Amino acid sequence: MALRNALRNSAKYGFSGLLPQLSSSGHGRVCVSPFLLSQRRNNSTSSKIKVDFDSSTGVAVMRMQSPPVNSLSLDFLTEFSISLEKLEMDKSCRGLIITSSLPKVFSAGLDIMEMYAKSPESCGVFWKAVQEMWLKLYGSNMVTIAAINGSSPAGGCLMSLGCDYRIMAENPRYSIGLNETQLGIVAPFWFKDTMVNTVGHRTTEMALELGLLYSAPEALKIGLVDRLVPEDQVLTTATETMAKWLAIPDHARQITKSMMRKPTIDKLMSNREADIHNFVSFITKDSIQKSLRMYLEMLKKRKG
Ligand code: CO8
Repeated sequence: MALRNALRNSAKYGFSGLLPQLSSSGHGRVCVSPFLLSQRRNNSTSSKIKVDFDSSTGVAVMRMQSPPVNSLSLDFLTEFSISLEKLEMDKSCRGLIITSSLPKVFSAGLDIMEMYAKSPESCGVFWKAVQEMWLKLYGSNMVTIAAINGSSPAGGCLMSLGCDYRIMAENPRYSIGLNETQLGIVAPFWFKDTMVNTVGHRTTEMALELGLLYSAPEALKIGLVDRLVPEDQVLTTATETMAKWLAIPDHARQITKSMMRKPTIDKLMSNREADIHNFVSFITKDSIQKSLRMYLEMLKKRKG
């Protein structure tokens, strides 16, 4: 039964975690179908996201694995939204933990290269994918926990804020926040609303105007994250926390979540096209492109 479930889930989500399970099953010789082998190959080479679903707990772990910094490119966002939708449609999946497979970085936020020197059409398609990611995550019926095991600026912070609960590694080098103004760009209203809903108006106002990136202890202090733990305990703590959240009956928790989040979601839903239009006309301005170029140069210099 467990094997049948594992096979079914492997096919459904393109998991790569099944093969080690099979080879350690103690049956001496194990037959693995060419289909599964090709799935594994695909996952190891092209996939930017790896999903492991444990059907015995109803919890999926989504690992972002897009080097060097898990930046949210169009391809990444598309894969993220498809993976999330598949999990959402599977009624046996009740909880989702999002984390990073990369060292030091949870996500560097939106891929700046998707916004720099691109046509208005490409920018529009990209922004729609950003909206889609947020709408799916913020409105998810599942319990969602961000296991933040690295820095998480801008879009990475938005992704964390889209979850129900945030656990961050207490590493002094990691930071989190909506730092858009530091790039000379402006966090749109739904980024702002998500942060207001989490830490309140005044803290958001200051954070957004100054483009503040908070250290892990500072983030805990203002409520931007809910808990700090040593780095090697981020995932286990997320799993333990998930079990507590899943002890609440789904329907009651889901209705409550929807009551809290729906007005914010509806605001974007009824303004999606205008929001895309605003983004495209803003980001393609010469002055904004110049700011992005300077920021990219700064990133390169800092590296050198
Ligand atoms: N997009 C594209 N490339 C990036 C990004 C990014 N967001 N972040 C880093 N990179 C690149 C670097 O340029 C570098 O490239 P290369 O190897 O070619 O020189 C490579 O990734 C590795 O970067 P680092 O050497 O800096 O890696 P570190 O591990 O030292 O640091 C950090 C990781 C902390 C994540 C660091 O890279 C960083 O601070 N990055 C910038 C993060 C940032 O400011 N993101 C903001 C993106 S904008 C956004 O998400 C919201 C936009 C809302 C739009 C609203 C408009 C209206």
